[in-house]
Amino acid sequence: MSLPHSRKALLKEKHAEYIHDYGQREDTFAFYATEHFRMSGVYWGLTAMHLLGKQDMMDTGAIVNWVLSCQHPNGGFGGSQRHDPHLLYTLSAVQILALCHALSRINPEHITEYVRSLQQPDGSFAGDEWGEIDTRFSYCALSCCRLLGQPEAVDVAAAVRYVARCQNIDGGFGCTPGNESHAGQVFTCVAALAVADSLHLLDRDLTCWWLCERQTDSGGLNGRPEKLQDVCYSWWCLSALSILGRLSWIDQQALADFILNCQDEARGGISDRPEDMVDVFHTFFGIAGLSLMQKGDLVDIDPIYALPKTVVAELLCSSC
Ligand code: GRG
Ligand code: ZN
Repeated sequence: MSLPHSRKALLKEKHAEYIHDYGQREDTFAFYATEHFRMSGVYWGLTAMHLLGKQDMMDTGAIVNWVLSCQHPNGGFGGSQRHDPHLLYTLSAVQILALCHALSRINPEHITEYVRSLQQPDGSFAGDEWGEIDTRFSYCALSCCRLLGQPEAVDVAAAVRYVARCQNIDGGFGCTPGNESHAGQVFTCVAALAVADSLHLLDRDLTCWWLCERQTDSGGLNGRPEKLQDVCYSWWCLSALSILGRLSWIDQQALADFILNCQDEARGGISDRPEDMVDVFHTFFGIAGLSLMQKGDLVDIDPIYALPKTVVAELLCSSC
């Protein structure tokens, strides 16, 4: 009889070094190639460091000053200095400032005015002035306003009606009404409905059935039927299952083993699949997935706001 393969440990020190060093290196191709979405990259790295309990390794003062330097006169934030404002990076900026306890450095109304300017008559949100519509932006808008203590700055009822129209007959959600179900979109729609206290509008069992069907024989989750498993779906699927109270519908140990097998044991960091190259995005979402499953002795992450639970509790209590 063969022995079960030895279970890998989460290499917390190595991942913290990897994230810290990544932020220090300004002489790499990756640094320039990721310039347009750096705001989100900083959010992924900093949140991962908080979950690891290693936030003290980060230069918070420099991060806050850089975030503030990316704000535009209309209130929105760009992905980097000299980049146009967008809802994606505005939410990341607010999340970083929340993590750094620096929300007092900005004017919340200025930001929510920008968010409100992007809402459309049907309740949906454009990502920026160029008009792409996607339920990702509905989530960004609702989460941003709530974290800033201004939940009613947008038309929440219309936003909720639009998101509810994006649920498909298979239980999943798409980026616009009638679009294919995708796990990333399921997160944004379930979390948006949760922010707006409107989860009664979805078919909970059907959505969770679609989500738990995402687990493959490898233990890892995919983003839609017939696609490859990928560590980041440990967040996109699992957060939605967690919000809906159905984490037990997947094999959590098999998923944890899949994530742990994606670690670079020499240099730190986590990749999308075993043996691939690591990056900060998958390192964050792998750690976040483990945190949701209470594995790896990590700080707890909030499945709706994708921030440490302690940070969310402080913010939502002080604004309620
Ligand atoms: C605060 C966590 C957080 C998010 C902010 C940006 C955003 C809101 C949500 C993104 C949701 C989303 C659509 C995630 C999916 C990302 C992804 C892995 C896309 C890959 O799609 P394909 O088609 O991959 O290339 P598959 O796996 O389907 O082959
Ligand atoms: Zn991925």
